[in-house]
Amino acid sequence: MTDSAKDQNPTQQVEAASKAFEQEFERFVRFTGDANDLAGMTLEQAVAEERELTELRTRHLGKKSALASTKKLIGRVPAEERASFGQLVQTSEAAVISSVEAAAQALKQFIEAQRTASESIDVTLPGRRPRTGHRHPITLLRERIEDIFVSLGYAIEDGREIETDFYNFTALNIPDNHPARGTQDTFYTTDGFALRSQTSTVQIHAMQRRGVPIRMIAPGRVFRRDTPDPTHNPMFFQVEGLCVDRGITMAHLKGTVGEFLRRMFGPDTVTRFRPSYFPFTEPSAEFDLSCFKCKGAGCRICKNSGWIELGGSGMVHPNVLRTVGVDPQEYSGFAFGLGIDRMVALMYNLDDIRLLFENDVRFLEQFE
Ligand code: 2NL
Repeated sequence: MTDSAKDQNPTQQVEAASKAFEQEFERFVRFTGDANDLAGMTLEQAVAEERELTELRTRHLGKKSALASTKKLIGRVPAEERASFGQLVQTSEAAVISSVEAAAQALKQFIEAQRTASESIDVTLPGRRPRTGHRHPITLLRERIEDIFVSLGYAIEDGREIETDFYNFTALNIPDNHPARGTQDTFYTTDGFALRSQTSTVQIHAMQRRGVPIRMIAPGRVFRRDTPDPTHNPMFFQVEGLCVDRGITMAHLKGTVGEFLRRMFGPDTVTRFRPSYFPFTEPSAEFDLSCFKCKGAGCRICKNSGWIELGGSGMVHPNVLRTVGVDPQEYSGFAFGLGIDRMVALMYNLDDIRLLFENDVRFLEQFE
């Protein structure tokens, strides 16, 4: 008790305690009125105010509060004043309690409402759809190629990517000393296997397994020891076709490749065959199609030639037929091969085939 409190009579002490409370409570008065007075306050601020209000309550209503000490004075007040003094203490205490309660109640409601609002979820919001994937542009084109050949009566064959020397070279009439066998041109495993450098390997297996006549295509991944640049990748996709039967001629080759390219690029597409060389075909020819963009007038895609070089082809070499036990006197066949990646790059006007293998979704999702 302060010196000045000692000098005060009991009634003055109660009044002083009430006054001290009112002064401190002043900043909480705004919470006891309209609920709008709390608007604009953050949850954190409200929690801090609530803590300070609790401290204020202890200070003014607790055992050591000035108001509590005035209760002890009741016995010392003259008997005739005791009843009215008791009443004063009681009403003063009741006023403090009701003020504190009103502010505490408002803060509590505000805090609860804030918490509910921040933790609630709006079940009426539309859901987040998972992003659906789609096939790779190379797969999309491979499937279109497959559809065309299946409709022409061709089977689709698949095989292994790691091959023996025999299937990758010997059976394809590529002798031991041929440059295509160089370690600079192909990838070899340490135990003498090679990553296939064309899917002809699949066709050799298929002829051995199924015999002739045969009509098939072999799409798949192949490997070449190339330094990557805008038009080369050490791994790429190829599709090879093979047709072996009695009396198959170069006319069947030209008719089949021409029909395939017309279905792929439109009925006006013109094909052109140029003499070439492959160890596994004799005679051999590379084939071009008239530019699908400028129709032969000359543009950037066909490098102003009007023609687009697409693949290689030829009549299956008699040595290849003999290797798989087919008599070249009785049977003949044609074969062709083309790069799927190159065809994708051409059709979508890509300036770098490596884009197809970077797996950047922003690039890939354009080809759905
Ligand atoms: C090209 C050239 C070609 C073949 C592939 C072949 C397959 C057998 C027998 C004979 Cl089993 N030939 N395939 C023939 C000529 C060319 O591919 O430029 N490919 C991307």
